[in-house]
Amino acid sequence: MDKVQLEERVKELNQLLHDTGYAYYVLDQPLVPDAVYDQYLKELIGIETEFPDLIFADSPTQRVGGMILQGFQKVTHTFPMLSLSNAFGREDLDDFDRRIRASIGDDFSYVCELKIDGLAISLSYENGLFVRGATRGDGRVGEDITENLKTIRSIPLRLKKPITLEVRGEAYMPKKSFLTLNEQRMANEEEKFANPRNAAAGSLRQLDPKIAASRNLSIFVYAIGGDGEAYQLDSHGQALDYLDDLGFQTNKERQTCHSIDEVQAYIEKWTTERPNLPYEIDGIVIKVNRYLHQQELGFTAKSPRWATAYKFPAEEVVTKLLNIELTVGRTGVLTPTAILEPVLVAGTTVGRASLHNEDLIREKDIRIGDTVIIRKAGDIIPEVVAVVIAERKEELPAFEMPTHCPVCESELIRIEGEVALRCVNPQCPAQITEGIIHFVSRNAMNIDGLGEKVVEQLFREGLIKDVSDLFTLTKEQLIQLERMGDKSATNLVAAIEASKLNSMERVLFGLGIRHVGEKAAKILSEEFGDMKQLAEATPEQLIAIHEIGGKMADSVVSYFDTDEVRELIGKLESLGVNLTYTGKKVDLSNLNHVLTGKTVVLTGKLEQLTRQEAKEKIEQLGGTIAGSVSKKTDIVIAGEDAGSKLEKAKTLGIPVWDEERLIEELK
Ligand code: 0OX
Repeated sequence: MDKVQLEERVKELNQLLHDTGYAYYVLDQPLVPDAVYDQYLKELIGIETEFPDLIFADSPTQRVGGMILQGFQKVTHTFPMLSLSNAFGREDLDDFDRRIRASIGDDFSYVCELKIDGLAISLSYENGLFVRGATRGDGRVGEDITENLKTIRSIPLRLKKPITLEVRGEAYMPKKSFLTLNEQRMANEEEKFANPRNAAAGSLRQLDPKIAASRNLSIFVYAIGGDGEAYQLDSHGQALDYLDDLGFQTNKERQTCHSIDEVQAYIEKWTTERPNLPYEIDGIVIKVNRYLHQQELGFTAKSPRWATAYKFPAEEVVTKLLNIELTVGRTGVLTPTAILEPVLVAGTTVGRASLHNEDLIREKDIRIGDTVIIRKAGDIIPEVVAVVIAERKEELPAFEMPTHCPVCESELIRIEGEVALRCVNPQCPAQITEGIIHFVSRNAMNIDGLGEKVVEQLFREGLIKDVSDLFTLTKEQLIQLERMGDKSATNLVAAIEASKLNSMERVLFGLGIRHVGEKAAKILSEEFGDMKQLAEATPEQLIAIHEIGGKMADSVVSYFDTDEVRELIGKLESLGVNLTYTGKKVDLSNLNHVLTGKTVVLTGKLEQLTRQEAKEKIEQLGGTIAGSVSKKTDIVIAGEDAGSKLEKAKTLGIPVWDEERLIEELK
């Protein structure tokens, strides 16, 4: 192909990818199998790699997240991004309706929409091309997050008409993605996001667009910025249809209502249906439909008079605490869970809630038989807020932790200095199954299709006794399990087989050695290169490694010092599981940065970088992140509200940087 033909092909591939992507992400009606999409993309990447001048701004390859940014530019919105007034019940709705009728009479209609619980975004297009995206900020000035927004597949990079316009919408994280993300964060010992809104906001505030790209965000657009009449539209309803035609994703649950009773019915319908939606909503937005009417009504200082947001009531309910169940985790720690008289919260029936730990039970004086207040934190995960003491009609005994493991009945131990009670029987079935669940989890061996239920069944049926048995499973054995079809069994066997090629750090992390988290597993794997070498390591060798402390060294040595573990490692090896490190080590010899070789402590809240980002960047430069400040610390990076670590750094005379300085040094 000559250059002209290549350019033609690139344009054709762009179009094919736009069309198939739009069908998949916006219409939810795939046009072609994933493999075909991947084939187009591969061809396009091939040409673009060879001829970078053929990369167009709206190429789908621009969605993967390119350069890491240093910060976000401020953007002044052409039209201010207003907020909405709130209505909390029928009375407020009636007031809203009355004021509107007093101003424009009775001949009008409303459009009701779901109020998506995400963050407000503005998207600017010039001649049909996406040129800028910004957060709401204070309504007047927001931040330019174009690169992150480009990674959202439901945001068109090119419109179906070459027009110039600004649209407003809500970026959000679907519930399912939120739950998966938090699971992943928990396994990584990272702080969980409280709700999908925070997760979406956190993802879009990342300076590395690759992080946003990995977060599966989406958007619903709900308005044209500024004057919709400029586009020959005369109502909000028409504007939404027009946005659909341009290739945007709008929310299809909208409805025109002709009275406040109809609005009320819409609210009631979605109060019930809310839990079945794949995304979070926190209310209903009610807008006067015609632009002419909107103009007559005008604005207050903060919000339009022609719209309001009905907010769902705070989801706290009262129920009875029937029991406190104790589950035994992978490390033998007992975790209490509240067993509740089933109750409807935010539309779903809740029968269990987290009690976190024994201290919390004591602090809140929670007793079996109490009446308790339940809340869904982030509207998804239920927790016990408090006890209604006035309802405690009779004296109830304070809750006591058991003395023996509820699963294997061996005596529980409280390790000095720890609050948790532990079952220390290595043969405890609960610990073994939890250990296997950890081994196959995403950040360890990452075996797709091997969920908790399957592991529990396999263990119960005697098909697996330890992690090595996973690698002997056959399709015939798997098919016998409940709800396991031919295809799932085939896929699972393939996934197990593929996991054998994982680099050593995944296996090591998966083994669940105490104090050896993902990061330590990586360091140890880099350092020893092979599980057998690590198994032979002495405490001295281990402590000599930067970042490996005495507690971890002891834990590693005593773990490998048993016949069972040696046997297990031998079995894994003979079953073909890779036990060597195949990843890449940061080569310190090529690095010459102020952070290279430095031990850095991060404390307080960072504004521009997330902790994870800061950590990764420092590590890429050969720095090490430590959890606490000591004489070994070289630099403390203090964000907002930094507390005792900052104090300690000052006392020890350790250099303290603020976030600005860190960003400056990372440039
Ligand atoms: C939402 C949402 C937010 C446009 C005029 C004033 C507010 N969160 O789903 N805002 C608006 O409307 C803007 N509509 C929505 N659906």
